Amino acid sequence: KKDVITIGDAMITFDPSQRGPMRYASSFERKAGGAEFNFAIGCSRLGLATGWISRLGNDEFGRYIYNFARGEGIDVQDVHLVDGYPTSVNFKEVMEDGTGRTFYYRANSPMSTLTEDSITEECLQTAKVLHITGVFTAINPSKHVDIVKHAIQLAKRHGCLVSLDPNIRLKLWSQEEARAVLTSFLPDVDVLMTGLDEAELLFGTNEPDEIFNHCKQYGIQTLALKLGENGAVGYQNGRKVIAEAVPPQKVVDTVGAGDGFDAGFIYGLLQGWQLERTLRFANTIGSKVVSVYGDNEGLPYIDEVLTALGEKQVVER
Ligand code: KDG
Repeated sequence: KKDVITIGDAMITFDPSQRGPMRYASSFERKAGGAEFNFAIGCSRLGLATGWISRLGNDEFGRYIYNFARGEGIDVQDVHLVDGYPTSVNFKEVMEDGTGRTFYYRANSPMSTLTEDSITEECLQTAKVLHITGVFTAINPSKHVDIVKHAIQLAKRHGCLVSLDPNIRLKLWSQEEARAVLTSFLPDVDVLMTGLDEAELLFGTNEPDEIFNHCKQYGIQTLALKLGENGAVGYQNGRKVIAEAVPPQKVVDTVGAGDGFDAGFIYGLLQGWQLERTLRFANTIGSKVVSVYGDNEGLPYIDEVLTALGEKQVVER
């Protein structure tokens, strides 16, 4: 039985040892990243039974990521290492303030070998939430749109909630294509978790109430707007809640914060918490992710979040 299941690429992420323009970065640390992969790690660390559907290259990098996922307790039954497609790679540029850029080497991602048949009834029939992001679709829209729609159909058949994070990567597809494809998913989405700029791209407005009005037209009942250092706004069961950010000790690397927020938000939903608590919990995770270098190293375990929320005591020695 699974609480959540997600579909997506993972990459070897090379984090520079020095900050500043990447053209001067001469040494890198080998790590791993990928939006859906980070989400899966985040969920698993919180204690959710988490499944991940993916394809990796049948190579050393693929083996590393596979073992990493297993070590995190993620169900890798639907992760396969495939021949002929090298594991995807990305290099990060990280500036002094923790912001930066990503350079992808993933045009021929092993995810391209996934087919509709790879998403079986069995994958979804016991899951409570199917989490989709725009990254998987953007890698190969002509094939992946149908795969996502097929997965969503199976999810609906089994009463599994569908959550979507647009995670729009304009290095992978155009604004027009992203808008057309992602809005075509919306009628089947139950939970939308998005940044304001992405919402603006989808709906033509960055005003929270107007965004939620658009969501309601698609039948989306639950919305989380991620505002980064300004916290988050949530809508659920006819209520709107504004949640302040949880300030991190220091912003070291902002990549992955949104994925951590998503994991926390879904966790709160599955616990049946009030929206206030769910947003505060999710914001706490985002804040922990930005204070650690790497895309997923900062994702906290449940006890660490409860400690940060003042609900559990830390014993240091
Ligand atoms: O959301 C974080 C991810 O974006 C990062 O880990 C890797 O750029 C990446 C991607 O497209 O998945």
